[in-house]
Amino acid sequence: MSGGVVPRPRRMRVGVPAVLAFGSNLGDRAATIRAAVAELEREPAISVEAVSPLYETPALRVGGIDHEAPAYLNAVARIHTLLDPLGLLAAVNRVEDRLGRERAERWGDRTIDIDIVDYDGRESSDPRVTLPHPRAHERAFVLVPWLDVDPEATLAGYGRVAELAARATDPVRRWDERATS
Ligand code: PH2
Ligand code: MG
Ligand code: MG
Repeated sequence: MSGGVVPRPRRMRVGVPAVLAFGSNLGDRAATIRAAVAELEREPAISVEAVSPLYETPALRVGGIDHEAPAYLNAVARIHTLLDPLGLLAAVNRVEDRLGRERAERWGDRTIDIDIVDYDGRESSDPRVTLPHPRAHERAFVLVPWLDVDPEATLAGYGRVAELAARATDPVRRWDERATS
């Protein structure tokens, strides 16, 4: 997954397009994100179309970037789904639970976080699933991998992802699993 965008085997592209973001800063981060993608591919109502490379990013905490906290790996996937937003949320929450996600501190360390970034360009203030993701527009760790899987992407209410990514200031760098450091 670190070598470039991984196109997935073509399945019937049914339903609506959506964008998911993955983050992990505990345990075997890359293995956990790969397992999350594999679990989503097994969901009958979800087809995973492209997965970005992995990026290593310092933890963003409520108080700002924390270089002392374990760093994250982040990635983004482009999917199609037959589920509505709440159904998709339930599906990603099930995958998080199966991969050992605990819900303690807000923006605390986690084995896996899967967020719905975009659902068919929809805007919704439903507190159960706010669309688009309320902080995606300012997070390079979401915007940069999103561009890898969709260079022409737009974020509902904000415009071109390429322009948002150019303005975002949090540091992201491609993660190379073959590197030893
Ligand atoms: N997710 C958070 C909080 N902070 N920091 C990085 N670098 N990557 C994340 O995915 C992330 C975060 C809450 O979901
Ligand atoms: Mg999140
Ligand atoms: Mg989340």
